[in-house]
Amino acid sequence: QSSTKNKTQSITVAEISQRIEHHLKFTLDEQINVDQKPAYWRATSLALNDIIVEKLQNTKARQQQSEVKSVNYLSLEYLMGRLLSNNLHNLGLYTNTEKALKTMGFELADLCEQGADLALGNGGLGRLAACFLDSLATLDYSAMGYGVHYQHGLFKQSFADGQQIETPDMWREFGSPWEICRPESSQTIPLYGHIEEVAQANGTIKSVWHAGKTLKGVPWDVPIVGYNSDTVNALRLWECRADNAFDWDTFNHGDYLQAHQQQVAAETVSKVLYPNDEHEAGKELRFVQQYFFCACSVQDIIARFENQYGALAEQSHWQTFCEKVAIQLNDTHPTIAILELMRTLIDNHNVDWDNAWAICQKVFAYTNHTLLPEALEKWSVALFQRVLPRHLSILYRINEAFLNDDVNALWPNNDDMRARLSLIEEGHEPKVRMAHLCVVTAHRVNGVAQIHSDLVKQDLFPEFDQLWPTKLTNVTNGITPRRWLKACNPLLANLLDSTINADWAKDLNRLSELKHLADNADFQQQFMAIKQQNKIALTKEIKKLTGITVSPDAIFDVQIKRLHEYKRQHLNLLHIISLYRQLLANPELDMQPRVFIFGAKAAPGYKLAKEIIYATNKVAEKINNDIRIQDKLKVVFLPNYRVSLAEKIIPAADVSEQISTAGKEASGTGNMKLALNGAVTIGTLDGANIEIAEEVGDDNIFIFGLTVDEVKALDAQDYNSYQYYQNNAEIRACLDWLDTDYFTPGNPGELSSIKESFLAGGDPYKVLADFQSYADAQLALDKAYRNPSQWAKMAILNTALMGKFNSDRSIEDYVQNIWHLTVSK
Ligand code: 26Q
Repeated sequence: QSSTKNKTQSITVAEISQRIEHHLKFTLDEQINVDQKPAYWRATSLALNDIIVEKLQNTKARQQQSEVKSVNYLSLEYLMGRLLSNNLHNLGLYTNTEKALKTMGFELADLCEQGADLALGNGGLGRLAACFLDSLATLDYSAMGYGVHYQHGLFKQSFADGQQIETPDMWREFGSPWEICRPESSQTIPLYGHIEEVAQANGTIKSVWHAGKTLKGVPWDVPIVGYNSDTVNALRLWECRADNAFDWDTFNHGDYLQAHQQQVAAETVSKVLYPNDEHEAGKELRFVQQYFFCACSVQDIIARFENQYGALAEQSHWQTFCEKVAIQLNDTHPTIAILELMRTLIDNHNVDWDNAWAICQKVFAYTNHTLLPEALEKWSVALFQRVLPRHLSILYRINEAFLNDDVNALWPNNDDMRARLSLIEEGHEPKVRMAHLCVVTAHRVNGVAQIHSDLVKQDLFPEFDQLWPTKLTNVTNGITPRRWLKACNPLLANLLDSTINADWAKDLNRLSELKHLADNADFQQQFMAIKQQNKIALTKEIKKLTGITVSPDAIFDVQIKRLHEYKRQHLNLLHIISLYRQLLANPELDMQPRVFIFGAKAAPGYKLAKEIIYATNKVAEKINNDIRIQDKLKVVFLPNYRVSLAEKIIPAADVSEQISTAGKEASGTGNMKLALNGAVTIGTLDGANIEIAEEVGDDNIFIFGLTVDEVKALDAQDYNSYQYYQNNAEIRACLDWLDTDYFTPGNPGELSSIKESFLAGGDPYKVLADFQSYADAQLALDKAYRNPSQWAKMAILNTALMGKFNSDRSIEDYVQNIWHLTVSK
């Protein structure tokens, strides 16, 4: 096949118009030229999808013919955001489509706003998966993303009197033009029931699983369009339905309504995305959801392999399987895929134990995204036994071999070691340690930033590192510069196009050429004028969403991420309260006006996180309406933070808040997006902040706070938060203020829980210990901002030096070190 990428780019304005009009007329039955944005959005998306599907078919044929190895990315979450503008950019059709729509009386940018976000994820982990799919297609690798076709993605957030309200996300309410349903690739998934040990003719015993119930998995494919490449891969999302064949009995017995109940029960499995990030849910439905997803994906991987290479009856084919298939586990959420592949190989394909195990070890790799103990998944053995009896017996055998062979070899007869490393945590309620199963099986285990990977080795899995010294490794996260610069910041993208003589969106290291312009007054002026325009646009959005008026001449200081104590939005809030106090004491205080902008969703069951949202909104209300401080301070909490809102905030940010307790944020990726768009980071030595600091240099970032080692030292000597309260008058005044009704008139004590978390609660995330250092860094930042050429230089260098954080680089790291793929062009 010859290259099609130039062919797509040569599609004319007239042809695009024709394709759009075709869908308006025949798919949507709309009169041409009706003034209806939703219809034009749909027609444009459908027109584009036709082009994309053709490329998808070509890609599949090419990949099959070249017999390249393929990676299967297993993730319970994908935060895709909107697809129209991104697909247009990646196909090189944005400008011509813009022209075509203009002749029909529409602004393309306007129409793009019509699409719903695909919000099938919580935060960083889900967005990382989306960036990786973009890079895989851009780099012409053969890849399949596997996920769940949730009926409802992450909840929609609004505020009522400052309090978070959750409502269901309805992304498919009016259909989605990007999905292709593939009923022919449906899977039947057994669960529950019991095992029968059947004696074989040759004297061995075979375990036969009689399932108590089956579910049906129906796949929906979302095409993943590479940027300026020939490749369109697929994201395959599984929807759960009742298995009608199985329930036929109920129908035949005349219990029509009962049969429908079965349908409803089955559909709950893929009904909703669990909204608790960084926290284990422990619910049976989540367990079934994970298994359903893993089983569908593993069966599909095998089916696709057999379709291409023939039946897997012979041993030699299993060798081929290892050469052609890689499976990446995005955290432990899809761990059951390991047991499902073992089960399928042994029970359905007659592979013996040793070969099945060897295959799994070659095929699987695992990415760890967290060190937080409360986020490490453990499932009760009793639940396992009930839902997946066969999988549990396989797990026991893996554990036996691991403890008796591997552990015993290094630590002979050491019961303490056996207990610590066992896949089963013993105790009142025995549990399966999912991360242990991943580490024991996978040939590679990676953390997501250097410091995080070091801590995975030192603190989380030191014994595993001793057992297998090359298994634990690092792949620093990255972000796609297509969505996070080219598409979301067109003004800056244009400046880069005219400054850098290369396709920087494909080779982000080329941005380093800007280094030589960082001191150039003319370039500084152009760069900062774009920032100003983006700030003006955000100012309007803030007005629209909250009614608050802010000035684009203020510093736009941004903290956008899930709400969590370890991310320390309440440290930011405490500093805001302190600034406000200082301004009330001295309204003439010499400072650059500042707008603090927050975006964050709290898990619905996370009480303190919701109280931090409430407190921030209440403090904002007071500050924004206080004329005494002359607009020097504004606080804006934008509701319903999501990918499409991030795309508006990030290009307008001056300051990026990355202030987690050292050692707690595995990587962070928002830090990369903000810096790439010319925001300067104020942050701790945590996650990828450390590598960002290495790239931009100490002069171009504001680092503060305890290091990982200092945090550990404080913990070792029993951290006492009261000490900071007693010794720091500013901290004391701010916290005591929260006990009054100043911010919640008539209702004193409404914000006291935050103070209490710092004092009686022990301040687990060391907010008070880092406060002074943070306030000092903020002061230095304010001073730097008031020197415009110094600030412009810092901002430019941040954009210039983000090349490392391209997700293309992350993917090449995975390819070299873990997946060993070759391109298929
Ligand atoms: C687990 C069990 C049951 C229900 C939900 C969950 C669950 C869901 C989502 C647990 C964790 C998550 C998400 C974790 C996450 O987003 N981690 C982030 O991953 C990013 C990409 O590597 C990192 O940059 C962030 O530092 C990390 O916090």
